[in-house]
Amino acid sequence: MAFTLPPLPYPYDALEPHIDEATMKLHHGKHHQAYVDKLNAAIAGSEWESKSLDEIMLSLDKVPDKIKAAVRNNGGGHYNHSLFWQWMSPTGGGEPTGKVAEAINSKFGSFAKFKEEFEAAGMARFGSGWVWLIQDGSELSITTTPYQDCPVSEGKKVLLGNDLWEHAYYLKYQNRRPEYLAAWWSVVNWNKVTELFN
Ligand code: MN3
Repeated sequence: MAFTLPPLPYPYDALEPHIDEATMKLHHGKHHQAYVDKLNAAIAGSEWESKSLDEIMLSLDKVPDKIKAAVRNNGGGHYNHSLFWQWMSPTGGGEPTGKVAEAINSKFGSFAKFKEEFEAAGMARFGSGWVWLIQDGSELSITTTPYQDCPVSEGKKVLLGNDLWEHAYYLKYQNRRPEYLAAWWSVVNWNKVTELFN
């Protein structure tokens, strides 16, 4: 079964003005579609064709060398973006509540401190990659990865991630990554984070 592009769970202009329609069209319709297509091309005719995306992400070290880089980059791209669309919502923003709020406050001191550390980590990642909030047992932490790598491949659970590639923000924010990182909180879907947290 070939992988397919999941539909965006809201219209392309739904995250305006924070994330613009043109960026969303290219990001979902072109960039994510390309990861799906290149992943399918890489695994075509191999035993990896019958595996789930989760299985692939957890066994990248077992992928044969000749397709390893393509599977890692494009499998990761498909995995990360499939979650990324769900981590944003036109009704997002605000602050987490309940168990997620408690875990954030207990680890980072406050929601404001958490946002500050998450944005700083996002700024410190040079070039393309992702910044993550991960859950390791009962402990939360912030980490970043290069390219399309994802902490799930190291057995970590991701609760939230933001895309640091320029394609995620360049049309609206140009080189101003800090503005994008700050604006992104206005669309974060804390319901999805709560669903992933346990
Ligand atoms: Mn992207």
